[in-house]
Amino acid sequence: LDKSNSTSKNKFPDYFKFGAATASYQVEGAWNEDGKGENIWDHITHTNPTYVENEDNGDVACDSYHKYKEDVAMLKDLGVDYYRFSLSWSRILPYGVAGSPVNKLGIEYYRNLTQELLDNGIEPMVTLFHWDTPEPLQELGGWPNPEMEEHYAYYARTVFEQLGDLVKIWLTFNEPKQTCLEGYGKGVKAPAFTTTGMADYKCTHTLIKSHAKAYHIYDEEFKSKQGGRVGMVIDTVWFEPASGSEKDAEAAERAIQFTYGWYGNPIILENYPQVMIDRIDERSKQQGFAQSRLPKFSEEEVNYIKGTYDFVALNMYTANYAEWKEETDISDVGYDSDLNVHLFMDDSWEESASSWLRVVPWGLRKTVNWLSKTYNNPEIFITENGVSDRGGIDDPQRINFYREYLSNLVDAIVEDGVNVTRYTAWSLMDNFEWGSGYSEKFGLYSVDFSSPERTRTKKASADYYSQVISTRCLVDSCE
Ligand code: GBH
Repeated sequence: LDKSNSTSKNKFPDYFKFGAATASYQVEGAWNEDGKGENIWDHITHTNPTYVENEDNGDVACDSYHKYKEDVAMLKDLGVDYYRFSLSWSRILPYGVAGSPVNKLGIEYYRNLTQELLDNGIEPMVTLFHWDTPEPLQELGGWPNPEMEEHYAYYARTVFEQLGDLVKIWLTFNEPKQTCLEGYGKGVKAPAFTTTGMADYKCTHTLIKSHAKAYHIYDEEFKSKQGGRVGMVIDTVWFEPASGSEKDAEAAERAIQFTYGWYGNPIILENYPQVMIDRIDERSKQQGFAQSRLPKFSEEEVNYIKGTYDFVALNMYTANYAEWKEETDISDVGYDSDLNVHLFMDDSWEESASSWLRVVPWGLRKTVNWLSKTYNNPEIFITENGVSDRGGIDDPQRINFYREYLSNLVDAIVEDGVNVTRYTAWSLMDNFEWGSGYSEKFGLYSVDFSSPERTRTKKASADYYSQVISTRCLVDSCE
């Protein structure tokens, strides 16, 4: 990449691209239309409505299934280079399983959306899986079941076949830590199991193998014809050592190894982070398990998985302080006690509408520097970054958020030489924010969820983001 013209402060290099993101369950609605099958979010919101704040669900959401042309018009108006959206597995394969029939109308919807983007000069960036597992697969055990690898491979091949002529950037999984740790470990995402320290590790093991398989399928069967690239979206908060002590530095590094490294190391380097292997092996032994609760990759699997990325992708929103802590209660079986780091936020950091998200712009610069150093200077995409509020189209807090995070990003690129080539705002529009329902708004556009039209209205932050995109600049003038 030519960086010769990227020296001006506050100016993004010419090759840099900007986008906006959404995900299928969060925006599409049409949960049972045109042959779509049930997924775990349909299931949990229908069978256990109080699982989500205000008993909200994604049955209609932003109604993007019907209003995708409006969405594309908004993207065009923003001036983004690309749109990151996800595919609903159940819309494409209603039964989910390997060998099951393809729903033509589901494919048609995604081809229409993609073609509409291309006709408007917007590149599609497509996530295969953003948390909406088909319910029939959950009833077979879901991600902790090793059989999922075969079902996911079939799904991935179907998608590459049906959409690969139009799509050149594929993201296999969005934030797998949420699927595994929150879905099977802590219960704060569907399917809401709470077997932490076991099911979350098994889930991850299968998911990483599924990713590697999809990567190889693309590489061997599609890449030469279609010329696209494949990666996985991994999220982390920035972990800042709580003090200058060596122990706190060790705690912070351990924490990021247990989050980004859990998924990043097997794919980008090799195998799980050594600190995870060592700690979980040792704790499992002391707890009387005959084998480690962290599954082992065979040597063959390690080699099959390593290198299965064409870029590194990061979702990043916030930061935590990490403080070293004495080993306590060995009897506790769980991810948190395997990690054993005291994590907390600074009261002085500006709050958002999400309890887990405070505004820490310098955390982004540090995170991309960590990725660059740890993974030998790969090409990095920021695939999500954004902030929540309680609504309204006058949103100075969001403008400030984008300005400060982007300013830190441009410093990472221009001053630190980190190879970040894309930035994606979460989200194009307000949408179904999982367990928080519609109460936390992340959009550049607001959506009126009380109107059947789901009317979209541009926020002030959308104007700001547009201006950054068109000028590639954070201040009024870049030299
Ligand atoms: C992303 O997750 C998701 O990819 C996206 O779908 C979502 O809409 C967006 O960010 C905004 O949240 O323990 O209940 O407090 C962001 C990552 C979300 C991970 C919050 C940790 C804690 C949930 N984080 N989560 S809880």
